[in-house]
Amino acid sequence: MRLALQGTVAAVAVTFAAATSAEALVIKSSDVHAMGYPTTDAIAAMGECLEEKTNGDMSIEIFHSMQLGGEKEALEQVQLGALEMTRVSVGVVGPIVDDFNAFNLPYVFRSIDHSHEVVDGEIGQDLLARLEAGGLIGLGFMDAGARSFYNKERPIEKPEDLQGLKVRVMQNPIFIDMMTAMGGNGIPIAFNELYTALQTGVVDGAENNPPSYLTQNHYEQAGYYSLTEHLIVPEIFVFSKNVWETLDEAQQQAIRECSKVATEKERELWKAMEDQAMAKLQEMGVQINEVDKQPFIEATAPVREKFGEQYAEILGKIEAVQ
Ligand code: GTR
Repeated sequence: MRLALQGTVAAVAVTFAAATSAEALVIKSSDVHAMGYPTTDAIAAMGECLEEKTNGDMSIEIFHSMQLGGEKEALEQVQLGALEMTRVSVGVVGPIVDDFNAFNLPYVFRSIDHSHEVVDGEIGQDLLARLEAGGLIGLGFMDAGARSFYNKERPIEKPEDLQGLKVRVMQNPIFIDMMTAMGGNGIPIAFNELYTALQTGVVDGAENNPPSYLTQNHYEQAGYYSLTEHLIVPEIFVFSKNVWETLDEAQQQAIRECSKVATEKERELWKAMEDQAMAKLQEMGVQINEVDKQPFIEATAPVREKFGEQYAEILGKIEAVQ
């Protein structure tokens, strides 16, 4: 059964009815990226897994390319139950379940491998479980590499180079603090509004991993890419708790099992995509510069200190993970 998504009470009611009836269940899932991106292709693999496991009784319909708007709205729809599932950045989950902000602090992970150990282990699993309090069922994490700055004006070599620049950040106040600490001006804007914001000069730049910078064509507007790698923020995919509770155990189990397929698939696709994106950016004439990270690590120490007490327990655990 295919439903128009209006976010109305009626749509919510129909979705619940669909979930409890004997009819096939089509899970609607949103993503800001287009098909062909690691996250969307991984959710497609999850859908195939579900179809196979349930003889076609369960499947996933992907609303990709920001068809449903930005990530904040998608999360709200999932909390309501108007949308079953979404894949977003952990960057926008902090405002829902505060502890996720430990992952949103600059230079909190030592490397991508360190972030894998953390999300795959007890800390990651514990955080996923805490999403229930926010009306969400955490299904799993995915990779998003490291985020670096891009802008229209100049290569960023040291924090002072960010001075006077308006830099778009994800919609979470913690990233404004991060920008302030580095000397820039953080402006929260939804991902689906960013290309226009760059084009019209509402912002001078933004920060993201190479695949997002490339596939969103932001390099056309902001051609300096400086490898500060200041954030390693994982992706996450979540299910609506309201809808989850209408599913039987076998359905829940199938979703859990196929979620693992999605995580594995994305990791496999991610690495290749990152390398390809860097090569393509170079080919397109983007000015890429390596950066001595130490001054950026030092400049952002006040942010880690400010939130250090609040997230002391989890930050201590993250640091202890080898
Ligand atoms: C990308 C991420 C998206 C979105 C975007 C952003 O790396 O895959 O989910 O969060 O960044 O900056 O908003």
